[in-house]
Amino acid sequence: METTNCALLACCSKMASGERRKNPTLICVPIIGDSVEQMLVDAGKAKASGADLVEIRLDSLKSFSPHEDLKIIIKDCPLPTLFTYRPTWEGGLYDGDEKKRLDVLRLAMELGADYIDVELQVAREFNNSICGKKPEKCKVIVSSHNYQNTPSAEDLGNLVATIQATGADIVKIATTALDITDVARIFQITVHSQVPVIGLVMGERGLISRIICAKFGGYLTFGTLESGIVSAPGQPTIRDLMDLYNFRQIGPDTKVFGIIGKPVGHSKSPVLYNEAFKSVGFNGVYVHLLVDDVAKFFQTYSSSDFAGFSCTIPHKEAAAKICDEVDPVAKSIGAVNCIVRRSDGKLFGCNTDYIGAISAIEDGLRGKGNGSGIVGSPLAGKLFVIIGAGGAGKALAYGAKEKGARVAIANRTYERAKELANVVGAEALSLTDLNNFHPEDGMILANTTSIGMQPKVDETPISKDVLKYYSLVFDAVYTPKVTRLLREAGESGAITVSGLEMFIGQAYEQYERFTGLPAPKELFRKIMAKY
Ligand code: NAP
Ligand code: DHK
Repeated sequence: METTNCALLACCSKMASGERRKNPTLICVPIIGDSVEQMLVDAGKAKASGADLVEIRLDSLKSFSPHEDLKIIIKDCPLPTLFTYRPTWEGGLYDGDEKKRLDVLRLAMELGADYIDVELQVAREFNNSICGKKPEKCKVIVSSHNYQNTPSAEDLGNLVATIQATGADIVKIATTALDITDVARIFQITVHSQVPVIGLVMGERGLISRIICAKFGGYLTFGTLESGIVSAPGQPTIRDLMDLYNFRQIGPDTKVFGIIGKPVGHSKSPVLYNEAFKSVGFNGVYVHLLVDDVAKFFQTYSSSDFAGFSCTIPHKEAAAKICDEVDPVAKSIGAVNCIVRRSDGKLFGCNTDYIGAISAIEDGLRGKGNGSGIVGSPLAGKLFVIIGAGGAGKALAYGAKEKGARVAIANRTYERAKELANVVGAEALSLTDLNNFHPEDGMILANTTSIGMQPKVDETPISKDVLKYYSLVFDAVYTPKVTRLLREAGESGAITVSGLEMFIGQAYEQYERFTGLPAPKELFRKIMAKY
């Protein structure tokens, strides 16, 4: 298949759905197979998944007859082919004779490969050897892999120039993210380069390089057929690129949003917001952001391109400190879970957790007749026991007090329980006190710790024996939807309210702040009903 102007064609081509692609960045599925037959089966799956091309990792083959196998692959592959024969000294599996390896790449080129990947270390020798013999259609990608770190912007710039000087058609630089801010330097060389650049950052902290590269003019990104079956650390699946991140709709003016946390991979926010953005044609993409240092993140991603953020464990309190302005309620709580960048570039922080949680709990109480006839909040006068004194704990303590409840706070770090109790006017308990704390029946319990969150789903913050003293139990954890705490609370006769209710509720205001549009509440419920 002619791929010389593939990117151009892609940019103008209409997709099956009829939508016009907003970027020319190609999606390449890495094909790692024991046999040629398996590779061709997977290449068929890649085509069915909407990939633009496949990378044939010849070094993964268990047996390989170059002349015969390359002819078969090139003849039968349903997509344009990029051939890579990665040596062990550059992170691959090939540990044979170097001349033979380069002969295979030259043969693949002669037989009709669309792209050849050759390592910087041997690129000049290789390019000199094919001078005058390279078919017009074939592009040579000269690649450099750094499995330790991501160099400085200056060193990356020099590396681009060095690779370009070898005669590369396309520059490929793959580095390793020690911090999410490393990716900004790869975006910088990608957007400023005069030659096509594949700039990717390996590892979970490098994920946005594989998605937002479409915004910054990256030539290609890798998407795998199956989660975890990767040719380099951190590659998303092609399904996620296409369906979760709406990759084809990302363009230079797409605004970036995301969930800041550590860990953050469990978050369902990207599912929620990306589907909602797509439903109204909002030009935004929402990604997972594994952040170690909140201040450093915002100092690095300071442009208006990075427009809005949700914030989760353990950064809500730090987030409140780095915002230029904080909503008074969030200031009282001392935790921010939503940050938007205003038109003047300033960061505004607010807290939507408390409304999301308190509304869900009130609905739970009203739904069971516990206060359905009461004017005002069914929480008024009730003893509201909160486990946790972090961002979510503060939000609920503030919200419960505001609704007229009496509050008790139990926390692993007692001093934090005491500190929060003093601020809102509550009783402080240690976690161990909790199992002996039942001054009355009909109490309300809210877990705002991460206890019971995937993958530690067998954990619970409180003994089941005590749950009979509670009329309603809420768990902020929503992965899984029914935690051990909620299961045991239901078995003990309590009303249970899932963190998913809070999650949906806290997202309403965030969506409206991100987009300026009314929250699609029914769509939110429909999206989250699958979880
Ligand atoms: P955070 O600010 O980091 O607070 C974490 C709280 O959990 C702290 O009180 C901490 O106690 C406690 N904790 C953590 N690990 C613990 C352990 N192993 N044993 C006992 N206590 C432990 O986090 P956050 O933002 O409040 O979020 C807390 C949880 O609520 C997370 O799982 C988050 O996903 C969930 N959440 C869900 C929603 C939703 O929309 N459903 C909204 C907000 C939060 P120390 O003070 O002793 O460290
Ligand atoms: C969970 C929370 O802690 C909320 O406060 C965030 C986040 C969303 C999540 O996506 O899991 O707003």
